[in-house]
Amino acid sequence: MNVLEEIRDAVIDGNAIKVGELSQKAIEEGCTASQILNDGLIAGMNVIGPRFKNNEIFIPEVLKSARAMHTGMDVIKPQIVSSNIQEKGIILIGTVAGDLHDIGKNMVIMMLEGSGYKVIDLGINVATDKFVEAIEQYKPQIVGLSALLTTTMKQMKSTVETLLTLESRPKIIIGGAPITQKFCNEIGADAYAADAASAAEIANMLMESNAKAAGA
Ligand code: B1M
Repeated sequence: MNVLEEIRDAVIDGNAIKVGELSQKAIEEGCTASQILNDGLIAGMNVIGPRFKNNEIFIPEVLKSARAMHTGMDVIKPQIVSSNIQEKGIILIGTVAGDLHDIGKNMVIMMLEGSGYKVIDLGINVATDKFVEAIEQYKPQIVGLSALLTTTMKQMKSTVETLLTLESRPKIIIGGAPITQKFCNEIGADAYAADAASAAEIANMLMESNAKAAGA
């Protein structure tokens, strides 16, 4: 079994100490942060998801695995961030009101920071008003909304509707397991990102289109 498979299994077991040690070992063995993220940490959570769904495991086990995954993310974060130092812009991000899931959002943040953005994390259960206030305060070029529940997609729609009315509004990226491009088109957000890596690519594209519009 290679070190990435060991990380995957330690995430599944919810063993945070082991995940931290193995992530460090993987770096020393020359694995890239994205290999550790995708083939170790996410691979582990991808096993946990269906087990939770099938009632084979319950919330405490899921939380243990989530904590283990966070420990691994903390280890690889400096590697990701140091690979891209120049700040490209400000991105505000949060999980919409009523929704407490943040593992995917935190991965998106890591990829955005790794791509050179300053990210302001508003956390979970973020009400529309809080997004609006933070936009006024930080003046981000992009706002990212995450939702993991079909029930909070409705909240995402309502938050997007409000953000679209702001006078000088940032571009809006949405994502999360139940979110689709079709839903994005329906609610009028600027872009949908299926995963953390594409969120960073899409942020770059939106920044380029902003720059072109400003130069036009
Ligand atoms: Co909950 N949960 N959960 N949960 N949970 C799901 C989402 C669920 C699919 C499980 C299931 O039943 N099959 C289900 C939703 C069903 C639905 O709505 N259709 C569900 C449910 C029902 C619930 C509760 C209602 C359970 C209960 O209490 N009865 C409850 C709701 C609480 C609430 O939010 N109000 C609940 C609670 C929890 C925990 C607290 C136990 C825990 C969250 C811990 C935490 O986040 N700190 C939890 C977890 C861990 C899960 C599962 C197992 C894993 C989610 C996860 O972290 N995935 C999940 C089942 C599953 O997804 N298979 C489930 C790993 C993560 C890397 O993926 O978050 O999809 P994901 O993020 C991806 C992409 O979606 C994307 O990039 C990420 C990386 O590639 N992405 C973005 C995400 N945000 C983005 C934003 C972007 C761009 C891309 O731009 C801004």
